[in-house]
Amino acid sequence: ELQAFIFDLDGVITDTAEYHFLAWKQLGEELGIKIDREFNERLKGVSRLESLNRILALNNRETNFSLEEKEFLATKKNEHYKELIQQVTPNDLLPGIHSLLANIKSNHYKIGLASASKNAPAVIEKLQIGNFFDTIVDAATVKRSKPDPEVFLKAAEQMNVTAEACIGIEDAEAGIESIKAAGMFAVAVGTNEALRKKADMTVERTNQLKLNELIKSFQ
Ligand code: B16
Ligand code: MG
Repeated sequence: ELQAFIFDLDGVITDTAEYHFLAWKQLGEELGIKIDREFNERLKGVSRLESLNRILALNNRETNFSLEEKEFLATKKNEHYKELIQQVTPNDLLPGIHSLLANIKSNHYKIGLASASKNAPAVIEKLQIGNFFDTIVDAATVKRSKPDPEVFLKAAEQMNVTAEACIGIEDAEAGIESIKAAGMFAVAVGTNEALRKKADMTVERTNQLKLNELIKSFQ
C-alpha cells in the first residue's frame, strides 16, 4: 500500500542545475577548462567532488590535484553556488509542483526529499515549501551517491515506511537507478529515452505529475 512520496530536488522541484552550471563554469574558466550546458547534463545528481573529477577529466587533469586541492576547488565552487541560490524564490518552483505537494499532503501521504545536494535545506527554505516535508535526508551523511539506493532508503527509513510503499520521483538516470535499486516505484520526469526505459512511469514535464495518476499506476 502506498504511503510515501520521495522527491529529488534539482530538476524535479526546482531547476538549480543552472546555478550549479554557472558556478562550475566559472571555476572551469579559472582552471582553463571550458564547460558547456551539454556537459552539465552529465553532472546532474552527481556529488560535488565527483562533479569536479569529471570536469578535471575533460582535460585529463583529475590526477594533477591532491584531495586537499580538490576540496579547496570544490569549496570555492560551493561558495559561489551559495551566493547564486540567494536569488531563489517560490516562483522558481517547477510548474505543478506546489499543487502536487499540497495534494499529496492533504491526502495524508508522507513526503521526503532525497537530494544529493548538501545545500538542499537552504533551497527548500528559499522555495518556502519546508512545511510539506516529513523528512529531508542530510546529503552529508550519505556515503554512496546515486545510483546507489542509500539516499532513497534513508528517506524511507526516516519516515518509518518500507521501500515497497514508496514512489520515488527523479529527472536523472542515476536517480532512477537509485530508486529501482531501493525497490521503489520509479517515476521519471523528462524526455530522455534511457530514462524512460528504466522508470516504471514517465512524464515529460512536472506539470503532468498528477496524484491520481501516480496512485493508479503504482497499483
Ligand atoms: P551540492 P539532486 C544534485 O542535486 C545536483 O543535481 C548535482 O548537480 C550536484 O552536484 C549535487 O546535487 C551536489 O550538490 O554541491 O550542493 O552538495 O539532483 O540530487 O537534488
Ligand atoms: Mg535531479
